[in-house]
Amino acid sequence: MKIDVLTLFPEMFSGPLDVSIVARARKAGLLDLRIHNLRDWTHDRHKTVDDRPFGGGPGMVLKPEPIFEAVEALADESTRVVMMTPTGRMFTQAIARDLAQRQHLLLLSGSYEGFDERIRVLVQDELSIGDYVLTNGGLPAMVVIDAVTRLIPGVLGDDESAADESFSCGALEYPHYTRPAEFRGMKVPEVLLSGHHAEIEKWRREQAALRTKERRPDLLK
Ligand code: JFH
Repeated sequence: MKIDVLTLFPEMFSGPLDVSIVARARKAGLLDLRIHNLRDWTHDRHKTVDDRPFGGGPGMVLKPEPIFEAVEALADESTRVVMMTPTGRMFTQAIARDLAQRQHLLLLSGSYEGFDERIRVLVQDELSIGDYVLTNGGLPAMVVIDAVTRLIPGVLGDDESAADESFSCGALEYPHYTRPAEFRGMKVPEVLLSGHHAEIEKWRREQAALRTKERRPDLLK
């Protein structure tokens, strides 16, 4: 899978995408990730990407010209062009699964008050990562890249993906414990030490259902 990102802050993208599973996927050649500076598609001395909003009001708006040039240079018919905005449809695991099937994504990670409306003709999808206002689209783009990367076939080991399967059923996960069996007076539930696999399975299912009912009743349709 190839992912291109268009941003005014390419520096933001080093760190989160250079560690852990995303770094492993990149090294294995399963993810070809390229971060581009929107200013590379300007032609004036000051590399101007923004301008004042028509009609007045606070803040600056990203000009259409550099974005059109960049998208025309980076995308073809097979590219899914996705814009990060606070007003997009909510990013979910189902959308991550869909995006992970694609050959090529181009993520537009805006800044300031956002994009000139006319760039929407370039875009297939507009995503929000949650109902809060961030300073720019960099973190949302990284969230999408992270969630999509772990779903690219071959990125997770067999153990990791198998564990995933059993919980993509919509319930929250069961509680986990490791050694020691007693820590500062807190004991691991007896059933987990019993070696009784059917009992353990049953306890985990119950705990997962209980947690989901208490914390995320919205997930139980
Ligand atoms: C982004 C930004 C303020 C204007 C009332 C609410 C917001 C944009 C590009 C995604 C999620 C984002 C996000 C994504 C891209 C950009 C900053 C600040 C406003 C008026 C718009 C610029 C924010 N899930 N949260 N935030 N910004 N308003």
